[in-house]
Amino acid sequence: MGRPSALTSRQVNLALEVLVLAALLTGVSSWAVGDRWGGWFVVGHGVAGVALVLLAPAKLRGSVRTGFRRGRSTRWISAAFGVMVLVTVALGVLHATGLWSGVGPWSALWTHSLVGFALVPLFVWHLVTRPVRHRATDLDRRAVVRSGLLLGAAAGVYVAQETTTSLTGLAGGSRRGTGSHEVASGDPTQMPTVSWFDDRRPDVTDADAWQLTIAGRVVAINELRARTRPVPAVLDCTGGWWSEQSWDAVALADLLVDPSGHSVRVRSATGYDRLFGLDALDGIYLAVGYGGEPLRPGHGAPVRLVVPGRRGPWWVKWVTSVEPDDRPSWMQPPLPLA
Ligand SMILES: Nc1nc2c(c(=O)[nH]1)N[C@H]1C(S)=C(S)[C@@H](COP(=O)(O)O)O[C@H]1N2
Ligand SMILES: [Mo]
Repeated sequence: MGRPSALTSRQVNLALEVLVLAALLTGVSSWAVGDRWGGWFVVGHGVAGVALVLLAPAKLRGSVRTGFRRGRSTRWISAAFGVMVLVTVALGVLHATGLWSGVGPWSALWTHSLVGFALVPLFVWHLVTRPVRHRATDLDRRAVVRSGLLLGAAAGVYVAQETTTSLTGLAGGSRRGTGSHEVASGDPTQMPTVSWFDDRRPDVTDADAWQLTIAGRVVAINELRARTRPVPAVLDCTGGWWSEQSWDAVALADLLVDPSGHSVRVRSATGYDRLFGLDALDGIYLAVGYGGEPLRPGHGAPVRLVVPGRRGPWWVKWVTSVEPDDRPSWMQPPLPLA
């Protein structure tokens, strides 16, 4: 096996920069892309994380020491950056193996994401103040071979970690390809409720008085209730858990016949909204219950979206309107920000 440390310190720095960037991009993408491709981003994310750890000793030996000897006053920021990268990877491993799932709202994955996002400004600062001057020789054949060996070694460690996790029966063994752990399938009473930090559950005292409009028509919750059928689907939160329920739901395609425009906007009472392409309507549902009982308030009562194959943020809760929209569905942030 090739020694990653055989890379020059400039090559190590370059590799670290590429790996941090790759880890950030694969991490965020794994949320945005949903079930179909999510697994590949999760694998890439894991391999990037392991490769960062494999390069850490070389980094410590090399530029950190010289940087510290030079005694730059900002060296503590650099050190903090390095520590945060390692903490982020460690939290990722704890989540992936299920060795630690977190305390209360601070799930291992959520904490991992928070530290990960927090290090972005430090990463940019590092790129700006410690630019790695690229040279043609940085990408010579030996460097390419050694980078390949490094990635191969990282992939090996990743596979070994995943295999050990399932063989030893750790909680991480029940993860889906998206990296999420199973929670309370078939038991909605135990299913977590998750909302963005700036979204508050609306007070719903009377479901029959709920104002829902679909393409300009007021639709009563009772009318929906009469048309539902059971739809088994997995809610997979970006916070790192999934839960399968049998949703009592109606397909949007049955409620919106020949919608105009380029997309459909589904809006919550809280203002939270998502756009969906017209071709997706067949596989998107409005649910009023699960397992034959009405939704609980935290789960979006009286009516929420069920979007099999897409991650939690698409599953708009407390829906008040479903309206054709002129914007194409890609004209929105990949994750809701409001
Ligand atoms: N209106 C609204 N809908 C929302 C959210 C939100 O913050 N506001 N969070 C989404 C996210 S990120 C997830 S994972 C699911 C969680 O659904 P649950 O609370 O029923 O588990 O709701 C989605 N729908
Ligand atoms: Mo979520």
